Amino acid sequence: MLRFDIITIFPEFFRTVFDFGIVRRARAAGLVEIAAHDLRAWTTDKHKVVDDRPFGGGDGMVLKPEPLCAAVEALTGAHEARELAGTKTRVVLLSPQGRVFEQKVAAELAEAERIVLICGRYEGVDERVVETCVTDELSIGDYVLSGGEPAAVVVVDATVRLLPGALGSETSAVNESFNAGLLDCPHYTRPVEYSGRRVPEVLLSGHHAEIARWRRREALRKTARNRPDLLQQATLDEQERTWLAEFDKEQ
Ligand code: 9D3
Repeated sequence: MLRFDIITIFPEFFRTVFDFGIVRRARAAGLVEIAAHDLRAWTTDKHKVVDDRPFGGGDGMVLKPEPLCAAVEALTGAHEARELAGTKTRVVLLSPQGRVFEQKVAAELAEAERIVLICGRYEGVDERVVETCVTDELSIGDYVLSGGEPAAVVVVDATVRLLPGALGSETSAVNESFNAGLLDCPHYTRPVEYSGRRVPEVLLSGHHAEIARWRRREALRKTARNRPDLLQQATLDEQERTWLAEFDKEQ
């Protein structure tokens, strides 16, 4: 059982987002538990203040360290990240300054028993939080969000689907990484003709080897067009390199 605790100033943001699809099923099956906590619960002043102005000046506000670290301590039993070394507890700060969250990181997180997700807001989080109570600082990519909450949803979703038993028998995490390093091929369903466009004949032919070959070629075409960066890492055979050269000529 993996447990996520999300620390946020907007706990309502998470009220229904985990009630659908694979995440809902994984929760129902007891594979994962997900709770969102209001950061203001760990303030000690009358006005429940969680932020303050940045030292050195500048726009915006910064999340204060005391409520955040008190929340982490309450949820993990540890005050300092170094106490968590060698345990299956991770304390993740979602921030634009983090290392990029990708499938490999999701696989690492899926090995944990407890994950605390801290959602940043405003201009950022006091750096002493990062230094003392955070084990991992993660970003979900190079674009500007209004806060860490959407990123927390992404991290939970990508991690939960890797838990053993989370995917039905029709899909598997092994299946998903089979095409390792390339984008998926195009998919078609009925009708055979839509808007004057027919489904590629090979897919109707029943020739499984031909179909597999077509899918590999079209996955390669998609990747070359939309994610040429992925081709640097991919190991391609002679046929696949020939196809790539042909795509260039066809453009
Ligand atoms: C002007 C400098 N900005 C930092 C790049 C300010 C700023 C932008 C956005 C400060 C905080 C935020 C809120 N974003 C997140 O908390 C966040 C985020 C993101 O914006 N992009 C990708 N991943 C993430 S994870 C958390």
